[in-house]
Amino acid sequence: MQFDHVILDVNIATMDPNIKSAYGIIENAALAIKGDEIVWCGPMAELPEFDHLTTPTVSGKGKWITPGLIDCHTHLVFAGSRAKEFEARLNGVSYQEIAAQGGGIVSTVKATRAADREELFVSANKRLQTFLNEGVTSIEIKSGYGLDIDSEIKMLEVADLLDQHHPINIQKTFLGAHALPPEYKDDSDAYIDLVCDEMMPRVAKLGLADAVDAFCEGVGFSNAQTRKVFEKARTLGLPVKLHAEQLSNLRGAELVSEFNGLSADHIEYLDEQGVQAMAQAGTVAVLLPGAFYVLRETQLPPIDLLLKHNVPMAIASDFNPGTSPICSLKLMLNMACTLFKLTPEQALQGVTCHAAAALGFNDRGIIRAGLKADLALWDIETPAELAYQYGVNPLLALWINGEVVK
Ligand code: DI6
Ligand code: FE
Repeated sequence: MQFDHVILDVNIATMDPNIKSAYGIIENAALAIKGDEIVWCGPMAELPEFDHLTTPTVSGKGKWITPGLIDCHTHLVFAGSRAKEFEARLNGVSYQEIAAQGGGIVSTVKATRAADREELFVSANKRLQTFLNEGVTSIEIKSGYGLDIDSEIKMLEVADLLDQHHPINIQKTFLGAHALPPEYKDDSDAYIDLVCDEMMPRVAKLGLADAVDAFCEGVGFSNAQTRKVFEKARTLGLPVKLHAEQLSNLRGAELVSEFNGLSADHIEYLDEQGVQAMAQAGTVAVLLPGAFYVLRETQLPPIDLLLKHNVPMAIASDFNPGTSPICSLKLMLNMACTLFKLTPEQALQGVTCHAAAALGFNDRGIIRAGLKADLALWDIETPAELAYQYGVNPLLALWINGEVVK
């Protein structure tokens, strides 16, 4: 057979649900790539004949391969820092006082509006490289710190440029309904009209969004306002997802499920009725342990109910300057286990196969012939090590679209 690359002598955590062992493990395995696809994967002993002289071959030396990691929820493009706000809060200034002084999300909006494309590109590119260095091959990036037409488009254009210039695959999400911009202070309905009547059609026409998100919360937008956003997204043919039930229960999970949404994210305050709606719609639960940790949240997402109703659970970084300034998906694996009591296998599913589902992909997140060759080779003895240890980077090599990028 003709291959472009062959990887020999590895253990593969395929994460393939059709393989009944834990992690879908194939030990003493090999894997062959052609173009950007995995074309063969299985036990070494069954590897088809190929031309050893002309085919580049690497030995995994008995180490482990997993699918490239997928971060399905980030706010990676922004300007400014909120370190002073972090410090002020720890010195006893309340969140409300900080907001009254122009801090919080609004301070990031101000800095992002003032930044040019190049500045946003350079800072986001560095963050992307940090994710890549820990095995991330696909990532979602939201707008939502522009909150006016030009600035929202600027953020999405930067995400698009990053997609063209950085090896990581990027999915872009329009999050115009993230927070109320200062100029609409007492008229959130008028702002939602702007989002629906002007921003979203422009963004859709420019092809700058793969999906639409909103923040359905007391400090964000109401259930009825979110419905308006989703109705508009539907007419534009864009899939939806939602920041739901993070600080209270506004029945966001049912709403996003009603629109056959990709995912409901955060969901600390989700109840069984919401879980059932998600199960019926096939909406993925996205858990964000970084925000839970930074906010010192005590309400745990209903993991047992999600398991009971077979709702797939993805794990993401929610990387943002306010509530999750943690540029590491790998640390989220550890936090999903220690804070949310997921098993290391469930956590790894959360950043591979289930994260792929949360982005609407069926071509990645699993190692199987016919799927994309996005692969991470790790210097570990067992897959649980990925969630167990933090601070030592075990990534040995990374492939994106069949190309070695590290
Ligand atoms: N939920 C969050 O945790 C972030 N956005 C959201 O909708 C917070 C973003 C920020 O504080 O900048
Ligand atoms: Fe978020």
